Amino acid sequence: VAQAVCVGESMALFVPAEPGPARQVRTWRRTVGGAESNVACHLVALGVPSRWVSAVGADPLGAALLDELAGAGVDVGAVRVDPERQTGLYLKEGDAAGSTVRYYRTGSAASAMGPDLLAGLDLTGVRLVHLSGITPALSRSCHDLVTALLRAPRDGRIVSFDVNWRPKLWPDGDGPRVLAELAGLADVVLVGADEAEALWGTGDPAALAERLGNPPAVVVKRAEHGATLLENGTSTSAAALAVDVVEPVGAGDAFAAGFLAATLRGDDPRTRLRSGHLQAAATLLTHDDVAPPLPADVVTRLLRADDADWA
Ligand code: KDG
Repeated sequence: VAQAVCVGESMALFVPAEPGPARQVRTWRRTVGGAESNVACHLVALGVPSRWVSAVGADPLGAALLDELAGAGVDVGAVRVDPERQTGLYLKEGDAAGSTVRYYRTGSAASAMGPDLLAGLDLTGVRLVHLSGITPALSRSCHDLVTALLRAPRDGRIVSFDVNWRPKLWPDGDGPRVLAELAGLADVVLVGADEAEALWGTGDPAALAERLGNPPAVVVKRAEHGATLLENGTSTSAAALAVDVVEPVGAGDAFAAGFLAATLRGDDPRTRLRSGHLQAAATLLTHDDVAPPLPADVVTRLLRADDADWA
């Protein structure tokens, strides 16, 4: 039985399989990308049974997504296969300095999701619902779906919201308003300090929490400089693990899963942040959006280590 439900679009992800600019690359490697399914994969790897809820087209890329996510142990039984629309895709070229993403997703199967999906969503036994700020940008109905999930009675569940600021998806400029409104309804908000700066002019955790109407928990990530959790008026910070970054996209999802898995375990604030950092570190070392966790003995040792060992 799933303990976590992650709702949002995933796409076929193509990364160059040879050097050069996208225009010249002829060989691409296809994987799967999507913030919420990335989180589901990481949660499963961390021992939290998870379901990914979305829609794909009745096409080979959609089937490939289902195969791969199911292969990673994610429950895909609630994913709708839409005969009318296609599975989205995107290209990603990047290195340690950052990535360029090109989306081919307008009118995708997932963009047609809406609040009607809630009726068929069995949340019995579910302890965590994970959402992101990507979904409300996809369509009006997707925005309504996210709002409905954030407003739904909790029944002991946590609803987490990773802001995931993707400026390309918000051409009309209403991202800052919409995302603040939605984040303010969540129990746990995850956001990068750089994203918060761009959206709301501050990356300061206290100012940010205030701006969002003081949700119960706000996590502000400052990349290699660590992260801060502001929860019930208490602030806790934890250093990040120093790694030689290969490519950063997906690290935020990994962090979210590490943090949320530790939250479900009932760990203390510093351990929860560290668990996020450790999961992110593994993904920073690959071009893919999801990487296997670091070896369990390394994780156990680092979760307990002194702060000095993390610098
Ligand atoms: O966090 C990584 C995601 O941004 C990536 O997998 C693609 O979901 C994606 C999106 O919509 O940008």
